[in-house]
Parts: sequence; C-alpha cells; structure tokens
Amino acid sequence: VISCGFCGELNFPPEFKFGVASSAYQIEGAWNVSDKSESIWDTFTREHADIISDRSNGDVACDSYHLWRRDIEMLVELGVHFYRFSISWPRVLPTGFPNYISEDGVKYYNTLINALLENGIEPLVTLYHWDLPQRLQDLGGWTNPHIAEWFENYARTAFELFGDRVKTWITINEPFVVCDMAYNTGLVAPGIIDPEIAPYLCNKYTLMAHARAWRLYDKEFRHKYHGKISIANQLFWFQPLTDEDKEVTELALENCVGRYSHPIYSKKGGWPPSIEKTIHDNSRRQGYLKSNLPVLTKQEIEYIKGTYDFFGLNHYTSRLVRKAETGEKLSPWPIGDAPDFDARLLVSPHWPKTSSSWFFVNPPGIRKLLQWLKKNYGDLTVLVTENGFPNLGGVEDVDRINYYRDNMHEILLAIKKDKINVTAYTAWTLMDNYEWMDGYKSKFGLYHVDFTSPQRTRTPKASAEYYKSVIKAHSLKVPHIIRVNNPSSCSR
Ligand code: GBH
Repeated sequence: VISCGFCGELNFPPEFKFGVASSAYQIEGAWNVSDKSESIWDTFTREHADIISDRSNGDVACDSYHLWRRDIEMLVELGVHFYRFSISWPRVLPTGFPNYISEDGVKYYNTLINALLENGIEPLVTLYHWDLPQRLQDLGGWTNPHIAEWFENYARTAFELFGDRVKTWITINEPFVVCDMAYNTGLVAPGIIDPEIAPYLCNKYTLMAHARAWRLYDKEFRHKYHGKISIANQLFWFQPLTDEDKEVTELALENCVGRYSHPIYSKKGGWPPSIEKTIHDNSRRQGYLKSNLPVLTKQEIEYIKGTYDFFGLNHYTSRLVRKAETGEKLSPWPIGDAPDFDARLLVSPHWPKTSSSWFFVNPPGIRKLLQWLKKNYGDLTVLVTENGFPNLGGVEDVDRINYYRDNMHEILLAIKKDKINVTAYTAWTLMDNYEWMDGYKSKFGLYHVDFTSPQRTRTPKASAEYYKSVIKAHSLKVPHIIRVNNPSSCSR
C-alpha cells in the first residue's frame, strides 16, 4: 500500500504515453480468407493440437479481421495514445516474397491504420509476431541466413505501404521466444526440437534480419517519414538465490537478455563475451569441432551494432537462480532450468502464481531489469512494449489491477529515482485472445471476449476501467474505482 505522502510522486512525466498491444495471429482470425497463405501457427495448431492446452487454434480467435470497428471503439473508450498491433506477413505477402502483394491484406491494414488515426490513436506496428509464412519455414525459416534478406524485402513492402502513417515500428517480437523457446522446447511453432544448433543459428539471423530492416528504414525512409524503429525483447528478471549465485545469475541474464541485446545495444557490439566462452566450451565438450554459436564477423558486428532508436521491453515475470549441484537433474531452457550454464531456475514462495504455468508475480523485477539495462548499455530510451497478467477469467479482475498498478509503480520509481528514460507503457493485452499453447484458457485481456458468440462480444473488465482512469489522470493517483477496492488510489 502506497501512503498518501507519496501521491505527488505518482504522476507520469507529461510526455509519457500509454497504449495496449495485440498480435495478428492472436486476434485476427480469418486464417484462410481471400489469398492469405498459411503461417507456421496455422500449421502448428493443426499438426500439434495435443500441445495446445484446449486443442484450439487461431482460425477465428477474436475475429478482429471483421470486428476491428469494435476494437477501435474499445481503444477510444480506454483513451490510449497508441495501439500496438502486428501485421501478418502471409496476409500481406502470401508467397512470403514481394512478387505478389495481397490487395485484401493491404486493405485490411490500411483501414485499421486510418481508423486509428481518425480517432487520434497512433499505430505502433510490429512486423513479425511469430506467424512466419509456412513456405519460408519449409525453406528453413529463421535458421536460413537468407531470411535476413526475405525479411528486409517484407519490411520494405510494409514501409512503402504504411510508412507514411506508421511512425513507430518493431521489427521482431521476442526473438528469444522465436529461437530459444521454439527450438529448445518445440512448444511453439514450428515445433522443431533442436536445442544444440537451431536456437543459435536463429539468434544470429533474427539479429541480421532486424539490422537489415533497421538500416533500410534509416537509409531510405527515415528522411521522409521521420519514424522510429527497434526490436522488442522479452526479458525475464533473474535474481541470485544467495550471494554465491551472483555469477551464474549474471550468465543467465546474458543468456536471456544479452544474447539478443548486447549485439545491438552495447558499446562494443557482438555476443556477450561470457556467453561466447560458455557456448564454445559446451560445444567442444559435446563433440562439435567448434562453437555452435555462429561467428559474428567484424563486419557483422558493426552492421548489427547501434541498429535501434529505443529499447522495446516486454516483461512479465522473474526467476531465482542458483548454481546446480553436481549431478542434479536439470530440465530444458527456458521452461525449466538453464542446463548449459549449470543453473537452476526457481521461484520464490512469496511470488503469487497465476493461470500460466511460467508466470509468478514479482513486480520489482521490471525496475531491476531497467537498472540492469542502464548498467550494461548506458542511457537508453525505453518503451515498455508489453506487460500484463493472466488469470482464468471474470470481469472483476482485481488481481490484474494490482499487477498493473504495482508494475507501473516500479516503472515510475525507475523514472524518478533511477533517472531511466522510460517513455511509454503498453498493457498486454486489449482483449482476451489466443494465448498460444495455453489456447483460450489463460486470459490476459482488459476486455473479456465471449468466444461462444459469433460477435465475439467484448466487455470491459474492472482492469479496463482502472487503466482508463490512470491514462486520464496521467497518474497512478486515480480516483476510487467503484467496482473494486483499489488500495493505492490515495483517495483517503
Ligand atoms: C508475450 O510473450 C507475447 O509477446 C505475447 O504474444 C503473449 O500473449 C504474452 O507474452 C503472454 O504470454 O513453456 O510454459 O514455460 C511472453 C514470453 C511466453 C516467454 C511464455 C516464456 C514460457 C512458457 N513468454 N514462455 S512455458
């Protein structure tokens, strides 16, 4: 509970912006309308239905392809400054390549972008939120070096089509999930398990793809459109269990955060040195002739370094880290432990669990991460591009309000006490949607969606009212919410 003496500190800086996020596969539906081709998620949910908790898929999802008008209404109700959504690559480029551009696909995004702007809401567009055209996967997907060029061509198409109105771009959402999560566990598309080689190839080529798109924008589009472009990384906060676990914790952070951020944001560029060494030693021990972490040449290091306009931070949860005991059995990274680093990943009994098996609540984690980023990469402008909370449903979602309040409060502390330049907050997510392998069970929405109704009826939860009042007040010092008892409302 925040005492009222602190209330003056609860205001956000005047320029601070609030938004909400979604992604194409999770909300659009319309998986096979017009000339859209299949993405790896269309394939994965069919071939691996057993992995999805309720065997569901995103064929219809929230049907935002047809119901986008209601989405706009909700965004207006919330009063958000921006809406972060993603473009489906196979909807715009059904062949995966720019030899053929779908008129209907382009029309959908033009209509959405124009409707947002008419309502004074900025579009913040993610180019890739996990729905790769299946055809490109058949050619190796993110493990094929050519994908850097394929992605650049897709990015060019998007910049040419929408760049006059879209001023903030995210290239790739969470390469950590696309590479580490995907190829270590097979629990997300493309469902291939190949932990020793694939995550590292994918790591390099997502970075190269990102860098190409950034450089393309910088060279050919920035001077006329004056926008910003970066990548969105998913960061766990890792905290040492005891003082003796500090070193292994730092390695775990470098493996999760550094492997996708150091090459872009550090002064020196390239892989984090500690990671380079560990993976080299592991690869040799496993009998390979050299490190499975692909080399970044001097030229590539320079090419990737500095390709950012801000730090896009997605954050949800934390882990405690301790050194594994000799012979201790470890489960795979990143869903269990970090066997490559002899690290056990644990959670504190003080962190409430949620409806998602991987998610335990530890609000201080986000501020610690912001401090870690500052310490390692210097002063950055940070956009929190995702943060949110899952439960099993219900519109009186006090748990979600608490999560949002506590996380936004930690961000305020980072801004005011640590002098970190966080300029935006994005709530994940606008409405309940297709939560990947958790299907429709785990719900992150500010709006409830009735998935049994053809209209996919959307109803605001208490958290929507809370978020709306925070945005309106530009402060966490918000008037008492009638539906729930908000302990930090400072209205006493
Ligand atoms: C974000 O990823 C995504 O960008 C968004 O699409 C998604 O809806 C949202 O979070 C909520 O999940 O194998 O059980 O240990 C968050 C990244 C997703 C990474 C879950 C870790 C662990 C799953 N995290 N994952 S598990």
